Amino acid sequence: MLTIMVFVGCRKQNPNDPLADSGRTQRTENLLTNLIAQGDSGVYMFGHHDDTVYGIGWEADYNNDSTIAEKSDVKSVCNDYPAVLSFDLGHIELGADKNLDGVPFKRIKDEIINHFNHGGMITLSWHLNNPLSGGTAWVADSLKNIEKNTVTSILKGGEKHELFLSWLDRVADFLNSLETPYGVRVPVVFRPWHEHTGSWFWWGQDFCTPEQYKKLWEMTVERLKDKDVVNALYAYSPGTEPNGNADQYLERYPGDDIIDVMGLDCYCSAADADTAKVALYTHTLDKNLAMVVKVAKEHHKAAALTETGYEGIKISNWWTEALATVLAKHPISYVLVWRNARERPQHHFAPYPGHSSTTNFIEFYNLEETLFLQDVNGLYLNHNN
Ligand code: BMA
Repeated sequence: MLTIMVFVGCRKQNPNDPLADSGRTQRTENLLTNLIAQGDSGVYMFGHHDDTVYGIGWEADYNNDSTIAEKSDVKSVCNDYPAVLSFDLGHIELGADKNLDGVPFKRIKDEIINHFNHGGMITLSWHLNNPLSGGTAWVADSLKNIEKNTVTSILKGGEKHELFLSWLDRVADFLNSLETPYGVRVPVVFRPWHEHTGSWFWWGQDFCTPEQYKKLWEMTVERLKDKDVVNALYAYSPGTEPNGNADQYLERYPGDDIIDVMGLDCYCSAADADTAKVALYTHTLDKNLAMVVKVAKEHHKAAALTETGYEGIKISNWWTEALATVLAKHPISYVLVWRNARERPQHHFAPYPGHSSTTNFIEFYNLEETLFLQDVNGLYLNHNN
């Protein structure tokens, strides 16, 4: 008798962490289902990048595990943590111990597992270096010719293809290391290749064709799957360049089989308390989010404001009057504001004790539609069972 043995992946089934038919863990699929449902319900989670590792005037002691989630600028203001924590994987590709903003990957991993254990959601961005020039993710004028060839160089047949696969393998190793003591892989929303409709990153609009950009995504997701990553949802997050136009938004969309979350990165660019610029922001956000929410619905995906913020938050009622007013019109699953840089204090997007927007942020916190850590529960449960 001929016995044919088929091995699907190499991960052993774990009764604490069953796999769904998709090959991802059931918890990961539940997270996606619940993100989609959350959008429909008119509530949204609040998120903050690097929230628990540093803030204005402080930095966690990375050598001391008892300081995990000990401090958070958001918590210091409203006595609750963000429901969503975001971290960046930049420099993991180099095999570095710390990410591009100086936070050890070991600490990022511990913060992620801790946040998951408290019921919160995690999203990861990746400001990775340029594999061809050796420069950063950001395009340097002097390197513009090299930037143009970078995506081609890492696709199949390119001179940096093998190198780039080894970079993806380091990402896979990190995602696979996000496991609780019970062997449960922590579901994350992975958001590489963001803001590609602009041309400030080497994977941006001017530096590759739509086909190449889509291939970049295909290669990324295929490799991570091949490396047994079963806990990642994938977010697509263009900037505001499509200007509310769905065709433009979808021009480089890698496909429904690859993407789970359809996002938008949209910033308020006012350098000071400029009400006209804030009005321009709300107008741009409104127009783009209306389109993103519609497209996400048509594609049966979750919608999210994957990055936003007003650097310095110079208008004290910005949270309720600008941000929440627009979000009330467009059902999304979560909104994420960028980091409070301890090394560059003016570069902050969430309030901290003493900031002029704290009172308004507490009003924002108290809105029925905003969800913080104490409000989220069951993100990983299948509510139909
Ligand atoms: C940018 C800035 C940079 C940072 C990068 C990755 O928006 O905050 O200082 O290095 O994000 O976190």
